[in-house]
Amino acid sequence: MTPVVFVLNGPNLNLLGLREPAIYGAGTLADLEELCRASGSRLGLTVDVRQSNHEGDLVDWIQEARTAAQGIVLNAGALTHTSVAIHDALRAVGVPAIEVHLSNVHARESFRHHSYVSPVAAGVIVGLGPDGYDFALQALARRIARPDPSSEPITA
Ligand code: CA2
Repeated sequence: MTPVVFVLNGPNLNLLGLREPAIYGAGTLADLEELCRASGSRLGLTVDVRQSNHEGDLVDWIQEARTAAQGIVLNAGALTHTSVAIHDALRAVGVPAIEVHLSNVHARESFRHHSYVSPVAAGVIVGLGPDGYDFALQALARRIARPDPSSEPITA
């Protein structure tokens, strides 16, 4: 069966293309979703792309991934910098997650420099725009095809 990867986008990413093109580019969320689906079909992945402005939706979807997906690409938006709930959900499910940000958060305000997602992510990609999602899907496709035998789900 084709492996399933959830691509989860958090608050305000539905505004892509409508404002702040200098930071986030001119592409819309629909463009980004299409890029992810095209990348998934090239890589032999079923990509399920979702966006929500609500923290609880993201927590529910991360929990859903425990039984429904083999990987997660997560751009939690501003919740990256605030959400212990998303950190705990990622720890609990043990599904490899790649954290993605369109902008280089480290070149921006200091409040964007800390991430609650990074310590529980399999990898982090920042500042590469929509390409970052493609690279994250490539990384997950490789990892799913050749899982690291020493990697255990995090339970502590
Ligand atoms: O760079 C990223 O991908 C971010 O996750 C985007 C978040 C931001 O809070 C993070 O620090 C970095 C913001 C989501 C997009 O917000 C928009 C606001 C206005 C217009 C377009 C997008």
